[in-house]
Amino acid sequence: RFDSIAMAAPDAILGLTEAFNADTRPDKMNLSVGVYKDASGVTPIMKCVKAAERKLIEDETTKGYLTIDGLPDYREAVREMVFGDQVPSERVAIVQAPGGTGALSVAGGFLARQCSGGPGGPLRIFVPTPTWANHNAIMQDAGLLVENYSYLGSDRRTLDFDAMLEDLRTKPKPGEVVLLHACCHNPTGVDPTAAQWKAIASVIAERGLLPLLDFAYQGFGDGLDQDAAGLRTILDHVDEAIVCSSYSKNFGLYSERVGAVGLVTASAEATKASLSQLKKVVRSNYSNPPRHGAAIVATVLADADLTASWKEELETMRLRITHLREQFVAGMSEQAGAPDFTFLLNQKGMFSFSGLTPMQVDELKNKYGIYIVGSGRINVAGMSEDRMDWLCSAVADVIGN
Ligand code: PLP
Ligand code: TYF
Repeated sequence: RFDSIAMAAPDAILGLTEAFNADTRPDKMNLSVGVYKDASGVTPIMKCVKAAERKLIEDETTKGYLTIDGLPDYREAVREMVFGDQVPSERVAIVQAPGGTGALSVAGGFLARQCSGGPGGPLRIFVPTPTWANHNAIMQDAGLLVENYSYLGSDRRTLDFDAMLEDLRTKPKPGEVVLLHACCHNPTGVDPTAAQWKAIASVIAERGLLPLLDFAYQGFGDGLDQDAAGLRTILDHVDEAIVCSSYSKNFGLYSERVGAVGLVTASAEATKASLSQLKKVVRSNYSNPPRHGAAIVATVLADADLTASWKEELETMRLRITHLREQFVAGMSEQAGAPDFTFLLNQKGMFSFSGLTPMQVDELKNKYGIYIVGSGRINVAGMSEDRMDWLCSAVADVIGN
């Protein structure tokens, strides 16, 4: 029975980290998976997180199950952070989920069951080209039909805004879902401007589309508040929306699996019914979420000092990434014959498309032990200041060949 099972294709990103870990070269460098590293190459535990954990060890009284929708203090903290005063609390249903991935999966399950795709077909969700590969897999598994809208221009470094807007105007039918990266687009680092967000929000509102915002990198672009600006613009224009947030990156809680679905409805009654249906999706999947990571986030955000320390540490991470971008661009400009990389300075968050071809990506891996994703996506947060010259000359070498 199991003898005839075929191998699944490895994850294009996580598979590379497995290869990286197996690589015995001491000077290897992993610029593939989207994980922040500090100057010593470590993905650190934030100080505010350690402090919250110490407090939890002292104060926690039970490991009993959480309710299906998760820890109340965490849900309230998420509501506050994502929706603040903008949407009245009776119009927001929040469900804690295992990471942003879990949040997307719960949202997908909810949409597939509760929102109609019209006669003769499943509900469609429109994702940008390109997008995080998991978006397609998660939404397909949930039972939605995944379609694309234009996003990145043919220069592979700027937004083709006209094409994007035209697609949003003409492709999805009223009621269908549009997935937007709220900030720090993965894999390109290309985000809409404030004026472009307004135009996107207008089209979504005029056409009666349902926006689903994937909010996985808040604080890594221009700052915590600034990174929520696009989301705020969308919420200003619509009565209904879904926000899938993740605290993996901005709390450094990758392995603790902390995320949430925030569903905005038009009425208190709709919120109650929607929450009950979100919980039904959770119940038959993982029953109820894990406590520890959510308790950390709730503890940090309930304490003014820990919150201040969190904001400071997050800002340090953000500025480090910005600095690494600048250093890389400057380093490449000193390499004779290398192309201009200044476009990287306009891009936000951990990622950018470098423009490297699959062959150059392969050569970087084989010759130098530098791992980047086949599409040419680099994780700037994985670079190292000390080894920037080495990295730039390696990149220049493979481009020159
Ligand atoms: N959405 C995007 C665009 C991501 O890049 C990630 C990264 O992992 C996620 C969602 C999911 O994050 P999590 O690790 O919290 O599941
Ligand atoms: O894009 C990234 O690198 C992160 C981490 O299947 C990630 O979002 C990558 C692949 C994957 C899950 C998470």
